[in-house]
Amino acid sequence: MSAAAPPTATPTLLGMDLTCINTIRTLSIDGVQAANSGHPGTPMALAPVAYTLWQQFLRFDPQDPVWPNRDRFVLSIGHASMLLYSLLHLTEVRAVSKDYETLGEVSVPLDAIKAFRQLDSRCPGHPEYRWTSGVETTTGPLGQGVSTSVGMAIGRQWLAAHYNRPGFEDLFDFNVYALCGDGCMMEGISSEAASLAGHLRLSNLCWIYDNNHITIEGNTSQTFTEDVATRFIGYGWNVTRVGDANDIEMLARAFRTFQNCKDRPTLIIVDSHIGYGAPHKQDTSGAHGEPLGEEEVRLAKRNYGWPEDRKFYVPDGVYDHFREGIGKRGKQLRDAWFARIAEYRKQYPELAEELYRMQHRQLPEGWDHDLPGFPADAKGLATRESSAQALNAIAKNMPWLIGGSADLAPSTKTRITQEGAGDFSAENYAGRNFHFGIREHAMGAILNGLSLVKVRPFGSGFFIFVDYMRGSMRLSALMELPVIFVFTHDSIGVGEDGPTHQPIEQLAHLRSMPGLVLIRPADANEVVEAWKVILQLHHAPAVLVLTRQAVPTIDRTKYAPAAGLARGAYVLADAAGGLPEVILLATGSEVALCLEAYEQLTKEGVRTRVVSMPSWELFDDQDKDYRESVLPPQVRARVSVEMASDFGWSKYTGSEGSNICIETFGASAPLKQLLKKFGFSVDHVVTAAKDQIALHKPSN
Ligand SMILES: Cc1ncc(C[n+]2csc(CCOP(=O)(O)OP(=O)(O)O)c2C)c(N)n1
Ligand SMILES: [Mg+2]
Repeated sequence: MSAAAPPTATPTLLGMDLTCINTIRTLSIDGVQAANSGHPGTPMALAPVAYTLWQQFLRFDPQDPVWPNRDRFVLSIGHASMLLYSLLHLTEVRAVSKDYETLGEVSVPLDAIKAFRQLDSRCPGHPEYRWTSGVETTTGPLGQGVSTSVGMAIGRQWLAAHYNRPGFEDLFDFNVYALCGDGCMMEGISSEAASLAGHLRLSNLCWIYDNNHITIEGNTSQTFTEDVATRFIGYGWNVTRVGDANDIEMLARAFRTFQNCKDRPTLIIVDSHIGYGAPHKQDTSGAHGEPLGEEEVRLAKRNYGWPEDRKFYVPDGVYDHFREGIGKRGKQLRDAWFARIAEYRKQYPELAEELYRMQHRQLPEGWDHDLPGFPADAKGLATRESSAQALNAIAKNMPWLIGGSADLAPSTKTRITQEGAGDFSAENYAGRNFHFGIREHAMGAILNGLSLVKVRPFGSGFFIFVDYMRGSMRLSALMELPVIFVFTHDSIGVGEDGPTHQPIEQLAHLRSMPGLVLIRPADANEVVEAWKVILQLHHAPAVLVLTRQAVPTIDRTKYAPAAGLARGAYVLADAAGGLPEVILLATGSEVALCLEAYEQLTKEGVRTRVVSMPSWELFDDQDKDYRESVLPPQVRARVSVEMASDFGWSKYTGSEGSNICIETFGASAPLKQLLKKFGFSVDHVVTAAKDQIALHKPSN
């Protein structure tokens, strides 16, 4: 459209529909203008799309936004957050406490919109799960939302397969809608996720693609000319188009097409005009990431037939209109569902109890009854092997512990092997073993989606490929989701595979991520303790870092019990009576090496302590007394041993401590040669310990 040309009026938009749509538009415009920051153009364009979906189709009760069988709406274009905030406000969505109790107050009062992007506002720059009730997932990093929506859709299929019963076929039948843009379509993660969604024939999944041809740098003709429709048809999706985002009849038809499609996910491609109604900014990237400016706001409002100088204006009848539409429909559906679940509880008390616990992120009774214990064994076993035993022992007692791998389950040993566990597929949505294919990044987002529907998901892969999924994992941490990430092949222990497969900086990466708990257990019994800790983390993701190679099972009659793992670090072996001269700190497979060095040093009369330190995060959470009992400040002679970057270790070893580590990308060779090359030998640790003692000896 040329500058200053008025937008074409769309005949189907009349009366309250148009008023509500323009209220969404103008609230979004005013929010961004007041903040002097944000993205007005896309809410202006997509208001009719979101309005049609919410008002006519979405099975969502604003008074109970956590009702388990609600349809999910994901705003994958997180930069258009004002669109969602306007909807949450106008539909009067209630706030929910951290314990999933619905509170009386509204989630997004008008004052929160007025304080868009200001400190502590319920309307932060991008939508944040667990901060603003009604936000189903945190979005902003493009591609994540749509990929997470695939996890939600998978989760619903799994829930339906497990809990729907004769007479209760509709217990779980919710749909998942995700609104995305050019950016989401360009990001690789969405291709991974869409490919899997098509393969799994997730007919409860609907993506709405805002085909506005605009991104930040300008027209998509610069960068994005692929045929999206053909691509999605290739993925096995049902693809339909709406030629005008203002045509609510065609939009409604497209949503019905989705609902009638029973064998594939649906993509609705909607042609829209970014900044719709703003005479100088419509169809330009100028409508994307900055406020319209006072004058343009006035002109846009004039185009909408809106009072030009009124801000945050909600005309009479708008709230009522939403109450009569989504409000009434949602409440009826929600109340009917809860009435049904009461019946269900009578007929299937055990299943109902499972659902209750799952939905409240609680564990089942006896979840840890079958966990194994391991006797001392010098040869030992790989921690991935002991982890397989622990995982299966828990899975037996926790039916909603489900997950899989990005094509590496035979290596990561994460298969649930019990009779009947089955494989999740388009033919069997009840399977507990998932196959994500070689799609790590999407796996991360899908795990988030699964966790958001409250099953307990785990995903696994080689530790090196954590780099491929950090974007999703960061959102797990930000959303405080108890996703379990199992990574094996955790070090140069992979030997011959060489530098491409040898994690070096990955531990440091993840340890620097707020909110995530990383555990690298030393032996089989620490693995069991790690699983115990992880299962009890209800609001934090966990990363379990495991070896490919065997590690000795430590003799717990001689050394301290593995239960110390729960505190992150503990004294495993100590000097008899009084303080040690030197402390050896290690994680994972290097703990056994430190124990050998300890034995030698002790034999030589050197007072030595070994600290097993499987989790920095858990240790840092302990009180000062405990931390200082493990690492007494007086003992400054300290050696850390870890087959990875030394980044961060000086926090525990001090600026003059010694860190036996790897400063390159590793090398391809049998492990024995690598251990020698990189100095992971008893002699080296012993020498480093003695050097430390000498360095810190008081000079007199
Ligand atoms: C992974 C990622 N990369 C970059 C950005 C920064 N960014 C925010 S919006 C945007 C352009 C998005 O274009 P599009 O999805 O077409 O949205 P529209 O401008 O049409 O609303 C970019 C690059 C981001 N949020 N996430
Ligand atoms: Mg765009």
